[in-house]
Amino acid sequence: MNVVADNLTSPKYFYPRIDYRAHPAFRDLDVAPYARETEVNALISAIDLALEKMNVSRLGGDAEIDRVFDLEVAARVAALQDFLSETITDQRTIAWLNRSFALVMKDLRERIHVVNRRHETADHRAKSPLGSIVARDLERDGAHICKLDRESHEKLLALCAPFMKELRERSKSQPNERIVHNFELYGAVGSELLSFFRREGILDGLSSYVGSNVNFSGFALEYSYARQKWWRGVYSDIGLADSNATYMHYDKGSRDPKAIIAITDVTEENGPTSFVRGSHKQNRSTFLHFMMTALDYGFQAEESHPAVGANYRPRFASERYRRELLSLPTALQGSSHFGDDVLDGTALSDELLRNEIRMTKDVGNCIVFDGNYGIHRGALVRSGERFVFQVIFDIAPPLSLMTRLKLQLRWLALKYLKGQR
Ligand SMILES: O=C(O)CCC(=O)C(=O)O
Ligand SMILES: [Fe+2]
Repeated sequence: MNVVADNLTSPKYFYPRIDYRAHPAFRDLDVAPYARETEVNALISAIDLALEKMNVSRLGGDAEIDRVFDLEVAARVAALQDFLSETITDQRTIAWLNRSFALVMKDLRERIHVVNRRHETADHRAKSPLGSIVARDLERDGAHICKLDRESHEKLLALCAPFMKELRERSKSQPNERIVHNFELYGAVGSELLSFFRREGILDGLSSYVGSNVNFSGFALEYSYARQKWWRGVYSDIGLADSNATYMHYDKGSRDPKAIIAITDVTEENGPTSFVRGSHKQNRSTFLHFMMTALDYGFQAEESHPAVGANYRPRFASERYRRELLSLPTALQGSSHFGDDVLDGTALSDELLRNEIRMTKDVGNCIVFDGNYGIHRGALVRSGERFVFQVIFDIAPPLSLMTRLKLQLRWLALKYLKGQR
């Protein structure tokens, strides 16, 4: 290995780094390592450097951002893609990489647009005391936990009763699926949630955290129960038990903070949502962070070799695809949903588990978090069942003063009409 070049480029990696060549499901597979690691690491460092440069520069408008992105970032990503196409011979792997590069290019471009919006507003402070607490927790921990008040909780339970019944029923015929009901944003359930977010300073806190206007943009009710198999047994073929970090992951995207609200009691037994405190601030390669998700979504199982079992990660559950992973440059060996691959008793496992905040009912029942950059998990029910709302927020450009005034007036008028004043 060229030590000088390595030191010069000092690449950043995906966080967390997992040594797949040492993992029991991979270590005996005898796949020849990719030979041009140093060059690949240098190409990745160049992409990260270009991204960092774009992060701090203030660019005027979307067209300008796109132009600089094409010139500085897209060209370097394309250089890496070309280099891999020239140095990897397996055509299936190349096709997979090409799909993944198309995805990562889109995500990186979107991220740069989001980051640049932060520069459009000078003052990112929250506007209310509660909002400041939400923002402080998000900045410090990556997550904020609070409690749904009793009155809203009871209202929501009453409104959801028919859907809960329907989801329990549906689970019987779809044992391998996640069981979800999508709601209209503007119905009675959505209004109740929106009022709760407003009262708790959640939209205000999120806006301050992301540095842009944040909207409540969608939600669903999810039913989880003990017999579900989607998260179990990814390495059962080699007799390896599920890891203590099972299902720890990042969500896809760069601009969708999330909330999970439990409407039934959650204990250690029925799948508390959890968040690894501070993981959103871990130093990492931005390119690889997005590339891991792209590799997950760009992956396609062969028709002649479909997924084995019910586990949701066919790419890891099958020996055939484990070989494909090992044939990649080390920097690309990973997944946004990596928790199952963290071996128990390792320093990494201890670190993740030590920092994990688990939202059982004594801690709270609403968690707002940065799932794109922070590690989290939930819904792993060992006994009993759990109903939660999965809520997504959306980052919008800052509103003009005029639009803010109009919205405020409309909100007041609506309140007045409903006789809630
Ligand atoms: O259901 C939970 O508690 C978390 C689920 C989650 O993180 C996800 O679906 O992405
Ligand atoms: Fe998630």
